[in-house]
Amino acid sequence: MFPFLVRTCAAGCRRSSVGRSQQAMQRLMITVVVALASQVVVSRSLTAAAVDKPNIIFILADDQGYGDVSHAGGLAATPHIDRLATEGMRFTDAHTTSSVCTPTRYGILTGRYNWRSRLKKSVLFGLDKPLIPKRRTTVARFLGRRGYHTGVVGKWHLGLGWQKLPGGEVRKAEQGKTQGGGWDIDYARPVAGGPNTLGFDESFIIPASLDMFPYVYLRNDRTVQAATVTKAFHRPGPAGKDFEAVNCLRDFARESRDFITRNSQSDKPFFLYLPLTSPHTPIVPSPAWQGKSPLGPYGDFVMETDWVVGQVLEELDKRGIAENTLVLFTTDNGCSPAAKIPALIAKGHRPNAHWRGHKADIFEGGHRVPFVVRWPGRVKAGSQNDRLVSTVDFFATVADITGGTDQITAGEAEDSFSFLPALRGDSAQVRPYLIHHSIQGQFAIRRGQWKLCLCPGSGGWSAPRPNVARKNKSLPPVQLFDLTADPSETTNVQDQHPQRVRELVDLLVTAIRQGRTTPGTQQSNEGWPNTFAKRVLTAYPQLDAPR
Ligand SMILES: [Ca+2]
Repeated sequence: MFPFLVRTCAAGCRRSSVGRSQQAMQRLMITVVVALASQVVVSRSLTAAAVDKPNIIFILADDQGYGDVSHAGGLAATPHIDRLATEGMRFTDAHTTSSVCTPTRYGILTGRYNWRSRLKKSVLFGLDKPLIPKRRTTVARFLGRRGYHTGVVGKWHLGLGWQKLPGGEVRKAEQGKTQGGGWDIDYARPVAGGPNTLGFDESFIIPASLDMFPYVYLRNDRTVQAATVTKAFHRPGPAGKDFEAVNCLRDFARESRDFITRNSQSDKPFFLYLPLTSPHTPIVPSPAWQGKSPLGPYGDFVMETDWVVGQVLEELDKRGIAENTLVLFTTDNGCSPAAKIPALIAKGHRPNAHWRGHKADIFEGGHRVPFVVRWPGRVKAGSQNDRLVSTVDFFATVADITGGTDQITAGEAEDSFSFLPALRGDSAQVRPYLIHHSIQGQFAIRRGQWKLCLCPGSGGWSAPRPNVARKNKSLPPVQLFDLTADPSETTNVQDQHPQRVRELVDLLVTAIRQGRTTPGTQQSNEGWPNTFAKRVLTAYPQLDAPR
């Protein structure tokens, strides 16, 4: 008679603390029962169901660091992201699952750690095969099941499944040089594994990073304008004649506003995933933004990124739906050295705040990111939360919000924990521990104040780089940091805590073996992550692939 009550209870038992939601549902049950008993139409339960399905907008900046928002001390003004923090909750211990683009996006959309996929390190390029198999449930498909209309606007970077020209044909540029790959693609045919096959009702995207060819837009898995000329926004390759990197943010802002406008009057709630292309390279602020920050082009680009957030918020206000829309802003990894970090620091701006390292690293600068959630009336305005959360938790959280995490089946969202209780102000832990991953496929595991890096160096691009660290026998194979006493990861204390190190290693092994870190039946990975350095495997052979 009341299926939603069962869902919510089971949800609470499985992945989130029940607390207030259960109390609220008990109150609701009493209300409904009273209403039925008095022959009153049960409109209250319908109303309650409606407010549990807010519109959801997930905005993901690209390579914007923890310190690249002005509410964290950044010197490039970000008034719109700051507004989200002022009107919502700011998380200070939020992490991406990887310190680079593709794997983090995989984790957001699937609720599963990226290293369980076939991609064990690095990122995809614009011509690569789809990383997410069609059978896997994305958060978009899940929300579709919950009655949502879903869309993506922005940078995809998860592979598309391009179709080749028949007969092995390879075309030449219509004018100028023919450079890069992708001249053998039939741009007239839809891609086979894009967002529309993975549960998005509509899409307007570029294939990968803004410096990876082919440089084209796709709408609903079809190329908008075929790549017929060579352009270079770093890597020369095929591009649409009219495609210009500098216009991307403008175009994504327009498409987002249009999506919101079209869906604002619908009976269905909507989900908009908005992964932006900036402030990643090419650092190309449009003319209106050039010179606006005190930091040069990078700061200007951060400001223009914030402008897109403002465009979204303005449209929500204009359509009168801000009150029933959850807006989450975060970024896909830390600030990149391409931003010229030392020059920014010399100007008094620390793009990754006081965290060590940057994009690509296993250190905090690689994956600790800005993370703000606004949900008027539900999330306390101006609040701050220091619980450990991750972008991979988005899936279970929206499942929890829209009716219960028990709607997640065994082979879905294997590593996603709901942070809905945290949004409600509950101080309990969201997740027992968290696993980090670097561009080179190096791991770290974090529990409480302790963080164990399963590599002797950065695992990425800062010193000591993996190839140097591997050979430097004075560096222990693993690094243990106490993030409370030493947030900037300056002192490796692994030799003082051998038992703790062993426990964390064993916890990681279990997490890999189980194919999931949430409660439930064991799942399989798409191969063992064979990315541990030989020195690490010698010290901890349990990390080696089972034979
Ligand atoms: Ca990125």
